[in-house]
Amino acid sequence: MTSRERFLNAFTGTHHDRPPAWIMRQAGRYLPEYRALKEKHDFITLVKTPELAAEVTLQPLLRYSQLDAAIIFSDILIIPEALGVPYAFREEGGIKMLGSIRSQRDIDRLEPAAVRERTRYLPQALRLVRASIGPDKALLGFGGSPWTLATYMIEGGSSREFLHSRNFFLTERKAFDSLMSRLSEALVELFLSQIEAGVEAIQIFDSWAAAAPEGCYWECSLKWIQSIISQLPPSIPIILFAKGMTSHFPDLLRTGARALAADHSINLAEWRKQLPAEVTVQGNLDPAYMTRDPGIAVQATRELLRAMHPFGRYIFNLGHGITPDAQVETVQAVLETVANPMFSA
Ligand code: 1CP
Repeated sequence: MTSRERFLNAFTGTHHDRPPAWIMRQAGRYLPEYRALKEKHDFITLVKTPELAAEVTLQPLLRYSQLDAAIIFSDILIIPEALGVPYAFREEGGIKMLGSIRSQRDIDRLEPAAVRERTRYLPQALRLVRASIGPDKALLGFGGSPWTLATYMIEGGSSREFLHSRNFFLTERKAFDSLMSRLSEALVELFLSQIEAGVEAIQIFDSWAAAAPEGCYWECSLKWIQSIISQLPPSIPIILFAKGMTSHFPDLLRTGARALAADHSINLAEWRKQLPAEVTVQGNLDPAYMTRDPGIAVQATRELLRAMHPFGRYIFNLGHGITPDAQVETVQAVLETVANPMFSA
């Protein structure tokens, strides 16, 4: 069985010996070959140069043959940038947006119609990756949710409290809705361009889902995701990652997502039992395991695989992106554990 087949089987429920595996921020600061490229080019240049983005995407696949899927190297913040609000990195860490959105006038200046043209480098990078990996590995596209992207635009960068975003939703609903509608339009264009470039699936990151005001998660975020998914071909599975909001699974499923990804805060098998059988589940090894010696990480991976084995429709993944202090040997040992079905039986 090829990796691509193993990955697609996780959506059809065909029984498999072991789950497919991929990890987020696999191209991250923990890989020496990524750090070497970063010495020569800044992050945004890597993202916007198709040859470089393709090279970074391929780095983890070359190192870890056990990976079944590659996620394209890019960032969720290319959408605000393409709409007219660029981003940069803060010295002290986190993201700074060069501009912020606080009024209808700011929103009226955003240009969703220009997004396809301004993000052409992304499908170009996807095509280069596909040409290189061939048909046997799976390739994932992605984007941020409108709500998660809106928080960066409203706050003017990374945030802890998301006060302006919540305030904007609660008190300026008309302007908020108009911002979300433009972001949704832009994301449909981005996802269609990824699908045309041949991705097997798309992951939507609602990383700041838990910042939505109490009782408002559907109105704030999920209904826009539902609208986006309804405009995409149903043949391409959508994986929804709603960090901190796994208990809202009935609403998460109402969006039309075929797979739900879990962060590392929950017991995945217990959650799985509450979900309809036809839903695919992805997750959720704590990335913290990757920062230490392999022993404990391998043990935790075995336990997760054993717990998830009876259900099928499972994709092995971390509960969030891999961190810069991850150990390459530990990642290797974890992926070998997933790839060896002897361990999961
Ligand atoms: O070299 C570096 O230091 C850059 C680190 C880095 C990387 C490797 C950033 C900055 N983005 C990325 C790539 C990236 N980002 C991918 C590519 C896939 C891969 O390489 O595996 C993906 C899927 C993302 C998604 C992303 N970007 C999210 C959603 C996922 C999540 O982390 O919850 C978010 C919130 C971002 C914004 C962003 N970009 C980079 C950082 C450090 C952040 C988070 C900033 C914050 O805390 O607000």
